[in-house]
Amino acid sequence: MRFPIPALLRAGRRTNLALAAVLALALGTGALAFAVGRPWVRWVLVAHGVAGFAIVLLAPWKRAVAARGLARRRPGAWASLALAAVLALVVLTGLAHLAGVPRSVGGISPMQLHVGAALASLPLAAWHVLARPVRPRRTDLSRRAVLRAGLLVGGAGVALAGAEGLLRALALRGADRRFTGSHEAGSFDPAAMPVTQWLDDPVPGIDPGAYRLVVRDADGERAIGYEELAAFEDRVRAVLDCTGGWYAAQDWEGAWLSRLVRTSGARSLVVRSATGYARRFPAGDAPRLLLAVRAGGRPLSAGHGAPARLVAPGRRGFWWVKWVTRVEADEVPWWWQPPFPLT
Ligand code: HEM
Ligand code: HEM
Ligand SMILES: Nc1nc2c(c(=O)[nH]1)N[C@H]1C(S)=C(S)[C@@H](COP(=O)(O)O)O[C@H]1N2
Ligand SMILES: [Mo]
Repeated sequence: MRFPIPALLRAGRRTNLALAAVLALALGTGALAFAVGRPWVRWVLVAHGVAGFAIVLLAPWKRAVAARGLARRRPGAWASLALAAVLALVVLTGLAHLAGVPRSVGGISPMQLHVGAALASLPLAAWHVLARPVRPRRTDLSRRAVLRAGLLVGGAGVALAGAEGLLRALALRGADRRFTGSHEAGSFDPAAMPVTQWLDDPVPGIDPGAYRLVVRDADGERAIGYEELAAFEDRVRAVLDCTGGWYAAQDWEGAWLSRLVRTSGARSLVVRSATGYARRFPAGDAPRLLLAVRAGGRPLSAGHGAPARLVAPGRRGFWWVKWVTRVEADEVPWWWQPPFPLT
């Protein structure tokens, strides 16, 4: 027996097309939010949340499409089911991050799991779309289709707003996230702030007595010892916002890079760690990049980058190079580097 489902709501190729659109939107906005530390990412994350909830709202329709597909017993159906499982994990960890509970699963934050699962979904999603192609048609832009898309986006927006309202009503930790979605952890108390590495850097123990900062610019190369560096008293209050999903404000103290390195004629500045980890900045940023030796009035701990670490206000945590041993001004443009560190 067939139920008389209104054509407006029937599952089919447009379900798949809608999924393709919101999936691409979720991945694109997620990656952008990960890279950027400026207040406008708030709106990127609203779009991200809408895309995420739209995927959830489409699930009942997709279930009907998938049931038909599974009945055809085509090879590779297991990969489609794996995609469903991985995306379920992506959504669950996104919601766990939103709520701020749990804080970690086996030492890994929900946000790290979220991004890891999203990366794992990429090859599966690419394969799925190539192996089960859907051709858009001109009529896919019909008035009815636009109305349906509007219902989907509106519904997802309501769901997102509902989730945010629930966080507030239950006074969950997630209620006061930063515009990046990060949760507060250890502000004005460096010892309580998490120690995080991007991928696999070990914490080196560097003896301040043996420490040398090597600076290279148009004037040549010179070494600065710890005592000389520690004598600077430039200060900035800045928020370290890790893509792992936490942030902390601290009062940092040290030397503006513009006082240590001459950038005239240079296009960019490479800040390098004893571990080999490095980021490249526009040369013009030098007056706003602090090479910090103290946080909260005390020398940095080994975990937080002793003897000296970069403070890059307005940039996500992965720019805040720890255990800095070299600063070099050169001709390479700042964007000539991978968008995210590779080690
Ligand atoms: C298929 C891909 C993805 C789906 C379905 C998805 C889904 C979600 C959902 C449902 C949420 C919670 C709602 C919200 O906070 O707005 C969320 C949050 C978040 N996701 Fe994703 N996500 C995906 C990929 C990514 C990727 C690739 C990244 C980063 C590289 C990312 C970063 C984030 C961030 C930073 C938040 C927190 C936003 C906030 O707290 O307001 N997501 N995601
Ligand atoms: C949320 C993401 C998605 C999940 C979890 C998912 C999952 C599935 C599953 C489990 C099946 C049945 C098994 C199979 O045929 O391999 C299926 C079938 C199919 N999917 Fe997806 N899919 C997703 C997104 C998409 C997208 C974006 C497209 C196209 C743009 C698409 C197109 C198709 C097609 C054409 C079929 C075959 C339907 C049939 O034979 O009647 N899917 N999908
Ligand atoms: N050398 C080096 N510096 C690094 C990293 C790293 O892995 N290696 N991780 C970065 C990341 S991702 C963040 S969030 C901050 C964390 O600083 P914290 O450990 O002092 O909290 O350091 C940054 N600096
Ligand atoms: Mo980070």
